[in-house]
Amino acid sequence: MTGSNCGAAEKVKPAASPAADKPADIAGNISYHAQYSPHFSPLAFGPEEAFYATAESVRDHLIERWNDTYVHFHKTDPKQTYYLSMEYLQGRALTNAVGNLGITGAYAEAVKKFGYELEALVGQEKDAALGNGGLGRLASCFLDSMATLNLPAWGYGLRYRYGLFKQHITKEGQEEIAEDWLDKFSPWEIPRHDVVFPVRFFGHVEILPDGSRKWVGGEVLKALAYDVPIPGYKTKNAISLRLWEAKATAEDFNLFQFNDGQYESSAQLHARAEQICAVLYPGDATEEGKLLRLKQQFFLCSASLQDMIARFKERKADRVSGKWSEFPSKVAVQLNDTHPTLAIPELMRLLMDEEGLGWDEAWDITYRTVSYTNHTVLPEALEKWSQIVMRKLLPRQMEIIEEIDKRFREMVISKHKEMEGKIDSMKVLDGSNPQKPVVRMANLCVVSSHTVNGVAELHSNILKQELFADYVSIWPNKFQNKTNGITPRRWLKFCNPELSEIITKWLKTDQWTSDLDLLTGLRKFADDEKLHAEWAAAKLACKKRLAKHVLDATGVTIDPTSLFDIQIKRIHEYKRQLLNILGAVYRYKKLKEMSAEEKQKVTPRTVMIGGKAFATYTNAKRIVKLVNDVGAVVNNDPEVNKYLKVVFIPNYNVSVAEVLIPGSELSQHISTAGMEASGTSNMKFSLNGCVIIGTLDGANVEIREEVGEDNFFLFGAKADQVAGLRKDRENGLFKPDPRFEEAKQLIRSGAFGSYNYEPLLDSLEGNSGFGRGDYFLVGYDFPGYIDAQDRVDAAYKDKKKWIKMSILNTAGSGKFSSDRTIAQYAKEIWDIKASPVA
Ligand code: T68
Repeated sequence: MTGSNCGAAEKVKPAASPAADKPADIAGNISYHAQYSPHFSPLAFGPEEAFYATAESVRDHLIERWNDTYVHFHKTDPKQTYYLSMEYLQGRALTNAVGNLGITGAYAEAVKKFGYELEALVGQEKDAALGNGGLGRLASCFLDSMATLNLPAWGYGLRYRYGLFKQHITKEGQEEIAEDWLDKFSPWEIPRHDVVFPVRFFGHVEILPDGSRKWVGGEVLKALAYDVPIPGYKTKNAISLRLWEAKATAEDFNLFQFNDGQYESSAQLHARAEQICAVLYPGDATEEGKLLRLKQQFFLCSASLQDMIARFKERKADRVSGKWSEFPSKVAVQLNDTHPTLAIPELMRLLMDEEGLGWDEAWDITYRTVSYTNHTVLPEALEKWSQIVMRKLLPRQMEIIEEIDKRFREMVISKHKEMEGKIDSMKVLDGSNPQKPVVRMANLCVVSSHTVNGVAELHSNILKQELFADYVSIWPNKFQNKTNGITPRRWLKFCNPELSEIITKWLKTDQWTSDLDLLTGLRKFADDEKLHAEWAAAKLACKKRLAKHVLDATGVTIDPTSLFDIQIKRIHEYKRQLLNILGAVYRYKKLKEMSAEEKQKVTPRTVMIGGKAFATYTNAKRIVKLVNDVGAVVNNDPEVNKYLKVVFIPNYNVSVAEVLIPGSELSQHISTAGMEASGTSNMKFSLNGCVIIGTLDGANVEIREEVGEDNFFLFGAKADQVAGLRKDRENGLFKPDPRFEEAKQLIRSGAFGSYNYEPLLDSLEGNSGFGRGDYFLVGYDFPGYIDAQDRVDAAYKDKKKWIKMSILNTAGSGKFSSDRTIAQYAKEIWDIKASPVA
């Protein structure tokens, strides 16, 4: 065995495995960690100290499995997938780790010996929020499924010092505070001091006497690996999320300058290294910000590929001398959106310049290794990098991109003459603006990947029919759909123990946690009164937990018998939180106009909206402010606050979602059709027995098919109508519904304060223009939305009907397990097979 982490253990077994599974032994192990892995004074053993010692004790289990899995993969040499993602939204790990390892009960008992409840310790953990939203959380769900399915697969990412910001709500609206998830330390990560790779920036390309090329000069940083073990559910396999940190070395430290008092210049490279992993998504409004983001992307790609190549060689001796044709049958690289696109030219460079392969062989290997997932069709989200910046920062990669582009164009002309007229929009390099020539990253991905996929049926069809349509005629078999999924462990079993127990009881098995299709077995009990009673009691318990969170986080008391209506996701105009809040404003207005008797018939409702706005996205921040302002008025209005509350949930993150989703009854997924690639929280809500009000967008379409159209409140324009409706507006053909006008008017009247909402309301008006013309069709969809909400109110009054809808939502959610999604990727894109540790 070479180079594995278990060298010593192979020669001499450790004295005893510290990983214990009996409560008394576990308690001893926790005590051991408190004493011998000390981070705190020996006198203190409060909840925080207890959390860290417990986590370290759990980590012993993880490390054993991680080591065993590593050795197993090393010996069996299976084809392995590497998921490259700039984002992972892991959330908290303790509940998930003990849950997946099947030792929750034992740990709960063990910590009682110290006077603690496990749940209280769980609350001590900070969320690891190394992602923005759906894309990052999807990556984390995928890791859980890869481990659970025993797949040889790892994730690669960056170890950001500060992840997604903490959101404070002040009188001004949203304020962003750096979130220090590494404040103390993370008990889950293992620094790998032996896994270090150089990553170069800037410099130039030299042509060597034999004609080969070499990238030299510039600055070279080190990438140091941190492994976060990811345990599978009910399996011995544990895989790795390998996060890179940028480092400079002692040689880069100018001791002479330092001793001369020039402190800043003495450690310049150290400062630049620190910047790379300082924050998730540095603001890219400035040139510096853009450069830093590009550096981050390249840093991830270069370090990860060097690591993959090292492992490829490590697993079989003859690969050191080059058995490169085997590479694509041993390595699959999945690009999570275009953010890691630089993996393409970097793999080409490593194969050609470092390993001595020719272009054709390197291209064949790269093409057969890399595949790409698209997560958006929004034009502003399609990455384009300045050719000038790229040539400066990554001169060799830019040469390679130019060559890829040239060869692609030549291929089209020689083999697909009929597409020649389309070359301008298909090519990788866009020089149409000579001042600002750009590299189109999505085009580079499509041209260089063997497979491209969308993340829901509708989205994948839009890719094939619109965004990438021209490529389809060249590569008809390159495009696939992989409808997203969510892990049922975190998103039902662990976050909603009340409902989980009921499901297990009625299905007479807990197998649904790894075979989610079994949930269809609930359908036959959908009218059973006993199940209804249990189901309603579980929901009420979750609603009470949610209400407590709301009280703690906002000071607002909400009524657990009211209808809990939730929209939680990143704040974006296309997701239309504005439609939601305008609906609430309209509801408020109607309530104000009602007599006391009329109000008696109203279904009391608590509208909750949560999400973070990107720091520089002004309109999104105005939406946050509006929701808070509407809440402040409505919740304090004694005439209506028995029937309506509006709450903004601050600092929405994974652990907040774990409280909100189980307690929700109605959730809103109301994006303009065609704009939300998939959505994944829609799946989490439906799985937890929450009914969706939504448009025919993203995965909503498939959720509605699975749960049945009677169990989904549909409204709104269809994706294929949107372009025509926008045209109609431009031509002055749109007549707004009076209810829409009333809602806007109430905001304009100052009923919710004197803040200037004009720019926001203005964006909904006019026929066209930047930031005007209601691009997202809020006005068009408003009447349909209000009518659908009326249908919700009526349905909620009929308790039996509502609970049946709730049961049928859970029963129809089997398709949305990320186990299904990952099994499809494994079979249809990666060609990898399960490899369980014996
Ligand atoms: C989301 N995309 C899609 N992007 O919006 C959502 N980060 O429909 C889909 O369900 C999800 O991906 C998973 O497929 C994102 O979350 C980002 O967070 C993003 C975009 C640009 C740069 C960085």
